Amino acid sequence: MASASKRKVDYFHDPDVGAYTYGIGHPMKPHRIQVAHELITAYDMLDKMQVLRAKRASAEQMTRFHTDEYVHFLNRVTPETAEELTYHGTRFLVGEDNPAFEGLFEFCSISAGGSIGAAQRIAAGSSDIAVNWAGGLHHAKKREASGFCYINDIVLGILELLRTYPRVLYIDIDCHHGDGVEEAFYTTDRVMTCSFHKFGEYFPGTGTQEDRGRGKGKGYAVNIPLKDGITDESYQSVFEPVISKILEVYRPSAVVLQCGADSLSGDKLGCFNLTMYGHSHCVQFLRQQNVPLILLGGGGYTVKNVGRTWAYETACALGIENEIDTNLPWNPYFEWFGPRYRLEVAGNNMDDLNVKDGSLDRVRINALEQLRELNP
Ligand code: ZL4
Ligand code: CA
Ligand code: ZN
Repeated sequence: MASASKRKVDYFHDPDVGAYTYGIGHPMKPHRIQVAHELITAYDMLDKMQVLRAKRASAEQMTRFHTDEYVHFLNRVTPETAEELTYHGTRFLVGEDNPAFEGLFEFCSISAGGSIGAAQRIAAGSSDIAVNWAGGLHHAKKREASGFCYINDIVLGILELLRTYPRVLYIDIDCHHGDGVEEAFYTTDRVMTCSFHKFGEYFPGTGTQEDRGRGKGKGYAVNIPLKDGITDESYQSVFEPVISKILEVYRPSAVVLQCGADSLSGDKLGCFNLTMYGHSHCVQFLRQQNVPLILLGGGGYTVKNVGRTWAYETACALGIENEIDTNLPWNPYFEWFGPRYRLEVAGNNMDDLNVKDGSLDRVRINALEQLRELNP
């Protein structure tokens, strides 16, 4: 299939998802998914793909990864009962990153339902690329919430893919380490995980290059620790060779790409310097490989830039990014996008600490060395 040729794209969207709120002041805003959706709509992309509202994930589906006890807790906790049911914030939900907000379980059902649905459509051969911007919540653990994530939709989606496919590749371009997904598949060679993330005095603190998997999974966890200020050019100089090598040696039957948008320049919590084009290049690169692909959301805390980037990446999935007018079309949030009203996330002049001390070259060499050892 030529890279310009069309792909069947499934787009999962639940019109209710944007209404959930983590609470005043909390950086995670589900509303950004609605903003992305309005741009996708305004750019007339909806009639170019199959638009699906996923069946919400049931508690039972969630227990394919999470413990019964934890899912049962999420299914009954309310803002009023949280203090008691978390044993005063010592179990299930710890600290202010993961509040027990109104509608929490439904929100998790939408996020997980979309990723499971995406996996089912891909595995059935009904679509080539499936998109769920409400997914990508990579920190959630088997029996605990972490880093704004409660139910690990990614793990649930990958488990669904493993019913059909022998090998799945998971790639994570969120600024944070994809620890929950790595941990879930740390001892198996049926899933390779590869996370690019800021490392060093940064949440969640895991993801060194020495963490490579265990037992049968040894060598099948790949970590790319990065420093502040990485540019498009630097990012690509490690993403392309590492992912190309993985595709060559691992030959995954499907790829799940977590498109966390906190790796963009100007993100409220992130510290990288990627433009919309640098971020989207990862999507374009994987689309070119002609392997069944799932695109998920994740972090992203400067809402307008998240909306812009996920809309553009939806265009990339469709292969119509070159036809996109970078002057934004009218949409319900148009006024927010001033003063330029453009589909762009520009870089800034911060230092790229990855090139200053040659650490990026070392990280790339180490990763390629790890991958070379896989296939003797
Ligand atoms: C906030 O203002 O580094 C939560 C979280 C809530 C509102 C009111 C409470 C104020 C920033 C963050 C006190 C909040 C204290 N409110 C939060 C070690 C920490 C303990 C908790 O993109 N405090 C924990 C998690 C990270 C920590 C990042 C990224 C998710 C993803 C995928 C998760 N946690 C220090 C912080 C605020 C808040 C303001 C916050 N939390 C920033 N970084 C964290 O990878 C979706
Ligand atoms: Ca990451
Ligand atoms: Zn993040």
